[in-house]
Amino acid sequence: TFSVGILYPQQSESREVLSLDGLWKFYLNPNESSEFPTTETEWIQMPVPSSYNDITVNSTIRDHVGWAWYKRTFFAPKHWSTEKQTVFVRFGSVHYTALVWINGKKACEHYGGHLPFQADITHSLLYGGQNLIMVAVNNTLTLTTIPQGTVQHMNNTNKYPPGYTEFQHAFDFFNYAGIHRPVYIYTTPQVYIDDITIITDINGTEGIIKYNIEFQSIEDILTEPQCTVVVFDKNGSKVTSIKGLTGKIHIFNANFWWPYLFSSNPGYRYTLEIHLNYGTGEDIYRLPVGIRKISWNSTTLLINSEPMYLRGFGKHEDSNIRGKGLDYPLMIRDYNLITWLGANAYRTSHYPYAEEILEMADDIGIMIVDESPACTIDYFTDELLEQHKKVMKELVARDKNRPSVIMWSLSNEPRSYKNQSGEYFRELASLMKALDPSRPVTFVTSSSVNEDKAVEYMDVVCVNRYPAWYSDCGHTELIKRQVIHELTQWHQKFDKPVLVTEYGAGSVDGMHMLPSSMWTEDYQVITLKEHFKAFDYLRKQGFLIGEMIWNFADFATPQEFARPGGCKKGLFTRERQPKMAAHITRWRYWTLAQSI
Ligand code: BDP
Repeated sequence: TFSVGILYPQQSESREVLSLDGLWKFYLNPNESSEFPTTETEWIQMPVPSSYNDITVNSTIRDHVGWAWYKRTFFAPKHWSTEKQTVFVRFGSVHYTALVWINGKKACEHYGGHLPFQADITHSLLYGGQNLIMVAVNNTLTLTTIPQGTVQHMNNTNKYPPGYTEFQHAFDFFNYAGIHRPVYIYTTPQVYIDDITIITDINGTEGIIKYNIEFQSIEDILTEPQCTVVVFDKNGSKVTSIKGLTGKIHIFNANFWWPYLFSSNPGYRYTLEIHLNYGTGEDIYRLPVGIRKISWNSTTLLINSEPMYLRGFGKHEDSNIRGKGLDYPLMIRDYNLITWLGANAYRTSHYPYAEEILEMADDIGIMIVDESPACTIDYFTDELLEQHKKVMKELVARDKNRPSVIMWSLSNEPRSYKNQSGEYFRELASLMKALDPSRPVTFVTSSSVNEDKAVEYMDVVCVNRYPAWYSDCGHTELIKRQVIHELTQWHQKFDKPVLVTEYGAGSVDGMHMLPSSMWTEDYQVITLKEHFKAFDYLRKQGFLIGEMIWNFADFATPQEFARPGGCKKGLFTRERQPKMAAHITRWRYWTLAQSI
């Protein structure tokens, strides 16, 4: 069967889901080939989901660039063979290239991390018996992958042994690899719901849900299946129902989806219970839906016609031991810290986060700037653009129905002062408008106002800037002047709303000095406070739509002399305990929330 949708696997009356998370066997391929490991291969234990890098005490595994193998066995229930259905294997994400085999038969290939992919494995399984799944993973990046990277061959034999290579990338986070998100096997009936697209709108107190349902079938079918959509409110009471594969649902006196602290009932979602019937068969899938409308103009971003001011930060999927692997305790801890801070937004810097993480954002009412993995693009080629477009399509397919996603970010800090970047981003922006006209599109610039070639094609200007850190070290007294001057210039030149997507300072937790000095917690606090002064001034000018601190928590980077055990710009330590900066941010964000 051909599948276009990438709905999250869900158990229902008609669908079974089997988790393959747990312990897999792992083997690191020392050479460049993706050939099957031989029988003598020594497999070690490896948890899934997790990055493999920090699980062992072996630096060869931590720093590995190339192929690695995963395998495990599982049983496919016997009754699956007697029912006409499709069985899929679905990976939440694998870094970066993944080749998958079921019982020795190739199931699929996928290029690029951070996004889900799946394969129909119905005809490769042994039903009522044990099956073997093998996954080859490769974390090598090149100039035509998203993101970009290079492998350098070091030829100076005075310094390096023959064949010595070094992997390099321009982005500032550790290149964790492995099976990072949950792996599921799931079944669908003969005729099944393959994809759902919803667009919501509001009209006074009325909520409108436009929906479209795509179906697939194992065999050709002669007539269209019947579709019924039943809408339930948050308490599980039926609100209305409608028939048809596509349609418009009207809910009078609807509860809208609002951000955290904006309403007493943020993150409100209805559930669409979709019944697809064909003959005696039925497929049922439930999609939570938040009704909200995004609009924007040259100064303001609005949700349900109310101007929004984003209080947040950039984050990372990063923590001790599991690296970028999805971790439920960490995820909930992070959301508890986010609400403790009084934040209402964050950017998924610098790649799409796990679906489970966005599901929580939908539920709590956190506004998400949903960023692609195209971090720090340096060389703009047609081949890369094709790859970038493919990634954006996969991202929209995955996240299009999420109320929390309020903006698409095409890239973080591409070299947008280069001439070729203009045409490159013009094309990407127009692709996004075709895929989803309902959300603003941006990318995050670090170029100067006069040199940037791509911001003009965006709906919102997003800027990363580090006064008193990457320039004028030690001079926090310059921050207010510089921030006000630069952000005003951005707005005046492009006539668009401005969002500060990164600013801040590094601090080693526990280090203090008065007068303050770089790397102390005191310096980080003063840096933030000086920015707050500039933001307060700019908010009165009317074009600033939000402030985001870099970063929510300390995170791992490649080893570098400027990174004492990672990037230390976190409000929280990597263990998710507050630094001084977290407390003043909390004070500011709660004050802002109450004054808006
Ligand atoms: C910015 C990058 C971010 C880095 C940050 C830093 O967008 O990924 O971590 O600088 O240096 O330019 O801390």
